[in-house]
Amino acid sequence: MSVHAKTAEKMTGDSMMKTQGSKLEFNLKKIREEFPALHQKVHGKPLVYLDNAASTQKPRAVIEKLHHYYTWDNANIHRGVHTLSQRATDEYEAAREKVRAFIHAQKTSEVIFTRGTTESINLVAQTYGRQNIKAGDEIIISHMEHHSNIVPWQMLVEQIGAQLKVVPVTDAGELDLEAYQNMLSEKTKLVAMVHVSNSLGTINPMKKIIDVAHQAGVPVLVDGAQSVNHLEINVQELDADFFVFSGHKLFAPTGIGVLYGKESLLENMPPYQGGGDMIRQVSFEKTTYNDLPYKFEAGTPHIAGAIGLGAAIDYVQELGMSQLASYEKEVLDYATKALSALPGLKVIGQAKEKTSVLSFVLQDIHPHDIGTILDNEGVAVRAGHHCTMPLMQRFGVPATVRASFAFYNSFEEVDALLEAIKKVQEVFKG
Ligand code: 7TS
Repeated sequence: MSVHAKTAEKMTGDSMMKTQGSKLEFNLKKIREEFPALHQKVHGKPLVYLDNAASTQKPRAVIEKLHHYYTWDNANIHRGVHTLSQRATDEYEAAREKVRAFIHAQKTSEVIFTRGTTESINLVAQTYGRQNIKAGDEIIISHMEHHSNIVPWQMLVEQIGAQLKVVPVTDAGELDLEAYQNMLSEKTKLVAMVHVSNSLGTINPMKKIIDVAHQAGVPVLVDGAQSVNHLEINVQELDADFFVFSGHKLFAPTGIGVLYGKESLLENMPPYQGGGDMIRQVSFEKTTYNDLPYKFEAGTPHIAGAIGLGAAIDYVQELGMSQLASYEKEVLDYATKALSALPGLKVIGQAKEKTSVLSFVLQDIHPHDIGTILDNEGVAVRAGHHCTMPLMQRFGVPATVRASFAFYNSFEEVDALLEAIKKVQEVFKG
């Protein structure tokens, strides 16, 4: 039996893996049982779900929470005096407190529910950006941003006559920090940077990025879409000015996300959308706005989504984020080693610090063809540009195949991926 097979047996059998320093026991078999979607066949093969960077599967705890909410507590929030409305409001606000504790924000008033990362970034661009950035100013982003951390800033700079500056990425897929430092100037008014790259898996040194920006008096927005589910987040330790993420990548429903902002910044920002709940007093002559966080939550929000996000946070916290992260690292290392050994396979993104994303290309085979054949083998990956077209151009590829892992993935699933890729190579050899 190979070393890997033995490890796989250790991880997926009934035996428990005890992680140093943790009082919790990590039992993959038990964890997988909590995710109903993982137990199905696709094209007659057991599903191997490796598209977690796009969206994660949901544990029973989240599904049941939604079921309970819609069965018993469904009502609008913050307005009814009746019992169901109060229950819904209590649950929604309890979820806000769970998010606050999870990202270690100081106050719940700094946690705003949005539709997701994309909406959170657009909100900051069109409120903070419009108010504080002027013609001739500069916004720094990086070459590894998701389109949702590029386009809202492009729209803003076009509106106001400012400029975007782009920090280059090295061949290994790391940020060129020296170039970043040199880019900061008195013209810089905001840095918006991804914490973990969705296409490369690179973990950017966010504390350092923020410290350097702050030395120049520049606030930083952190795109945490791919970090919040893999790293322990402490917005106060990071000293992030804004931190944004989506629930659906954190085992919660789609359509719910978070904008964290420092109170001092949020207080001074104008509202994003007008409507119910975001006001204190309305007359045709003058309207005054509600306190934080409600000032930024116009209209009926995704109540069930927020409650589901709270349940997802409870679930991962019980397992322990640091324990999950160390297991995910083992899976990524195993997969990287195994796939790199295949002839003609090139890994795109070889940063020293990585998490849970393995992007690759195969010589002379288009990523979409690979994705289709893998799907036939039951292996779900994403093939494409991953909404990072400039990054694909940087690496001279039209697209990559991306396997992205979550803590419920096993070593056997990596083996299944490997076998499926071998099959692709056989098909094309023929
Ligand atoms: N930022 C990063 C780093 C992302 O990975 C994504 C989504 C977003 C922002 C946007 O998140 P949304 O929830 O608002 O859409 N990334 C991906 C992906 O890699 N595959 O599908 C979606």
